[in-house]
Amino acid sequence: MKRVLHFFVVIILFLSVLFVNGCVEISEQEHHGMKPNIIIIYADDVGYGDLGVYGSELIPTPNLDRLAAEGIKLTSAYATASTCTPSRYSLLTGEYAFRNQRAQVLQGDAPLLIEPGSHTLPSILAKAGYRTAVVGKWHLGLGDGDLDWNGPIKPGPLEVGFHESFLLPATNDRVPTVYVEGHYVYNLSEYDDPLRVSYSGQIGDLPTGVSHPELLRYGADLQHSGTIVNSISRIGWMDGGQSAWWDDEEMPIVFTDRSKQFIQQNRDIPFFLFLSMHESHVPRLPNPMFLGASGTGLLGDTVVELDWVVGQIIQELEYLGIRENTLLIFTSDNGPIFDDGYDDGAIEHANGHKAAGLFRGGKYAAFEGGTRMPFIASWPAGIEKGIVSDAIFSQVDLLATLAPLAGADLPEGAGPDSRNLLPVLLGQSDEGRDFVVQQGAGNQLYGFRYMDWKLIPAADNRPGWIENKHNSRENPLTTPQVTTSAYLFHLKDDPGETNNLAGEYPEKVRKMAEFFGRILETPERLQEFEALEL
Ligand code: NG6
Ligand code: CA
Repeated sequence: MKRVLHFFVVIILFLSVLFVNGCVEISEQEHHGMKPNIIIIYADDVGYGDLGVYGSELIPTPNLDRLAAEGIKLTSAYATASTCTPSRYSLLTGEYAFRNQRAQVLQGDAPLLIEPGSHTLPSILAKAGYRTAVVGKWHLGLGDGDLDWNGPIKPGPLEVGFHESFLLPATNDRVPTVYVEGHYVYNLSEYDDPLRVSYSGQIGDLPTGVSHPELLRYGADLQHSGTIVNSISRIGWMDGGQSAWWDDEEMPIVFTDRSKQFIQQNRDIPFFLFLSMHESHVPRLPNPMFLGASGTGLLGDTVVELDWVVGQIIQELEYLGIRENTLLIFTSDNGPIFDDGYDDGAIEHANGHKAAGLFRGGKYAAFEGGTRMPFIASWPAGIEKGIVSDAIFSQVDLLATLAPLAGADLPEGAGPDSRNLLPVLLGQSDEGRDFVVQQGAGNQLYGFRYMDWKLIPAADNRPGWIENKHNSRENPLTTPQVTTSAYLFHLKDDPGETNNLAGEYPEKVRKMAEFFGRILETPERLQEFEALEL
């Protein structure tokens, strides 16, 4: 009896030491303001090969190169999809986009895709005491259908966890070409010139690419031949709201200034900034400062512009004395594309630049070039300098990885596909994921990487096959498929995915397809996986 009592006393003492220690750690963190600020700079269509630090010899990116030298560079980091909306959806919700049928490239008048009030990366950080903001490209829908752009625009980012927002609502090639600040179009004087938007047919009498091709800086495909703004025809039609139209060339400066303002205002409390730039998405209209800066045409020039923005943010953090405790992450939403609808000379002036580096395919593809992304993280107080890691990491993991860093608990059901890979992000471990899903355009085309093996599963009705189509104008969603059969590659021996081994290893194809099928069915975190013997 005495012994049992003794045993209990020891256990209770042990538990209370644990408890007290845990509390001390948390309150110390809070007391000293130790929680790092978090900034994610998200690029649009920037490929693995676009940055100096990832091997581009042509495009100068000194600020991003420096960021990598001062932190960690991942070489196997993935966007969840090779198009924009799905990748952004996954990053913010920690859920693969194919679980939401509406999570496809959205038009500019689509309703909000993320459930208001649901658990998101910003809502979790906000609950942990962070001030949160999104500046830049949104492309996740606004409102709940039938939006009146002249009134309050909601729900939107403010209903899914952001305290502040200043948005490019969809893409820079889609109407409306206006900024949205909080719940309102920025600078709109609706009384004399209401803003109207349509994706079903022309409205109003503004010139379009079809009616007035002579007004264009450069030509465009039919899809991009709607309303003309700044001598560029866009997707969709728009009327009115002229006081609010953005100036494409000023956009990087507008977003940079907004971001600096937010950082200044919140310098004394932990903050999370999602700075979502539109470079190098079409139409490419770099600020004159950057015209010709890359020697690789307009695509490269916009990458130089983006690098400048990164430099501006770093400088601001240094100036405010908060660089040391700020985690700055840079990555991109999908692979590169030279011709995405405009005759902007990107192909002619590319000068041999390989925007996807050594990888095959680009935007829209299930090949590596579609989703293998540059990924750099720097946090002087928390990550050692000059680390390079080939651990497999997906942007869907950011939610469960950043929550613990912010001292936040992961609420029940939050981020169902998101894994906590904080030790990988901090360069303390090479134990990344074993596998990752790479969604191509639409939801019938996938890549599935398991360690060094890569499967593109057979599918009957997948959309047009994107061979190295980042040089062509074919629309992947309507181009007839070239093949429906499976592809299998060994990425270590064949990173360029040129040698299809599916015929040689039918058993590997079968095992991987079965494994992949389970992920399609049920969120990753709700399953126990046994290691695949391949
Ligand atoms: C496509 C557009 C393309 C681009 C893309 C979205 C056509 C033919 N193509 O539908 O130009 O806007 O949508 O890009 O309309 S993303 O990076 O935002 O996903
Ligand atoms: Ca994109």
